Amino acid sequence: MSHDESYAAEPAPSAADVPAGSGAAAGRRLSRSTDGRPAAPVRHVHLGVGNFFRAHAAWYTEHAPDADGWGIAAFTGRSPAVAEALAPQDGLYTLLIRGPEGNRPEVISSLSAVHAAEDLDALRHYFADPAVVIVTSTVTEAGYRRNASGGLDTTRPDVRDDIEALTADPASGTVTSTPGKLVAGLLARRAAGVGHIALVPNDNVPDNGEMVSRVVCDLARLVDESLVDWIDEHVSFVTTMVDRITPRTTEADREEVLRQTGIDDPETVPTEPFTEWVLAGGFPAGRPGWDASGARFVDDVRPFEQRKLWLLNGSHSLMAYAGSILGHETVADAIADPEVLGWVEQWWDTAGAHLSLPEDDVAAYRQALLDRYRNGQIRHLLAQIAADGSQKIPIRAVPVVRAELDEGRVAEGGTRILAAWLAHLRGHGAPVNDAHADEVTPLGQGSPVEAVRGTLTWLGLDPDAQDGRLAETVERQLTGFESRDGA
Ligand code: CS2
Repeated sequence: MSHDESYAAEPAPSAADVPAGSGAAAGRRLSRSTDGRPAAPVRHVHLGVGNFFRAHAAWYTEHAPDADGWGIAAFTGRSPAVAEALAPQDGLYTLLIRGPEGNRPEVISSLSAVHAAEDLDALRHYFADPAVVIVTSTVTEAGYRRNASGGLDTTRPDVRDDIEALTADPASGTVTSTPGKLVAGLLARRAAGVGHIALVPNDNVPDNGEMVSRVVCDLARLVDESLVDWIDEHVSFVTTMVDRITPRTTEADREEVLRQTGIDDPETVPTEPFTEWVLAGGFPAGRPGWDASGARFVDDVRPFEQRKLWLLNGSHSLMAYAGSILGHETVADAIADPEVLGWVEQWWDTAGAHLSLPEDDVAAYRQALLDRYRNGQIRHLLAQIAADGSQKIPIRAVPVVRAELDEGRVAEGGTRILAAWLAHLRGHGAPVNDAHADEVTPLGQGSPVEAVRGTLTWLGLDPDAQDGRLAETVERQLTGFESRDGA
């Protein structure tokens, strides 16, 4: 199947095809000829075409002055459903920007093609194409298959299978993991004699460019040592901070779009008005004018990344676990509870003190976060944020707890996130849904004392730190949460 044909699976139904008066189906579907821009030539590949990517990077391309020269070919994550649903609407979808001033639908035309994850022929074809010079990814923190020290986790069966498949057949071995796909693509690019490309991870992981570089080079080394030198010369790893609160789509989003536009778009993506993208690193073969859409290109992403990971994502995780134990369902519900607000403020006081940013900036950022969390148009489920805590807690909360310990303190505002996560692992609040559930659910077992010690150790913290005050504080907070469950 050629890339252009990937949308041709089903013709777009016209309004006449759809029976009138049948609820959401009464609208017409989007089509490129009437609702969007012509498909731009593909120069950018994306792995993981979930709601976040469609609200974020694809939106920056849509608003770039040269969008017509920068089509995106996107691949789905685990399920091909998005590719199937976007096919009848030529890859177009509606971004529903939900804010206190109202809900604004906007059609995004940036996706020139969408493929199922398994379409490795298409993936290799793009990598071998000199016109394609950017590869972004949004595959969740767990998707990069890192081990505890940040290298490639070669104990995972999918990683082992990918190494075996690419060693046996570099040109067409079947791969399923993200590092495996990136290496398969780079092998195809080298074989085609094509050069420079930028890999741009868009997940909430500190120093994510370096992180991808490590797992890709680790895998390459195990498949074909000489590829590592080629990567050194031809691949730029870009580090990013990405931010836009983007919940899952609900029927209400689809109905709002239908009501306002007459279009029935099952692929509507709800998002907030706020958006931020900060990038550091080279695009040796060019990029869209994302700066004109508001992206910032800097030398060092770290200050932005810590501000966002600790203040936004850290408080999100706190609310996801602690707020759900108190019976709240969404971020807006949780932040409206004065007790949860107090915990969030206390976390911000603790974390904010370790940021290398002026106090006024931190204060302004905190106020902006409160406004974003209170946006009642956004229904951001705490259960969604609670997922994959094993990948989130170590980067969102532990560095702050450790920085406090280094200064001789045990800060309640920091340890509360650990206690709430542990309560969650012990069956309180949002259900456990974790890519590493096998590893972390056992941490919740046993008496509170045992569970706290085991969890702190797993997080790389010394349970005896500060003469045992660290473990005592977490245990007291944990038993506090357990006594509140269902209260
Ligand atoms: C959230 C993030 O699900 C989560 O863990 O904290 O997805 C958050 O909404 C985004 O990072 C906002 O940019």
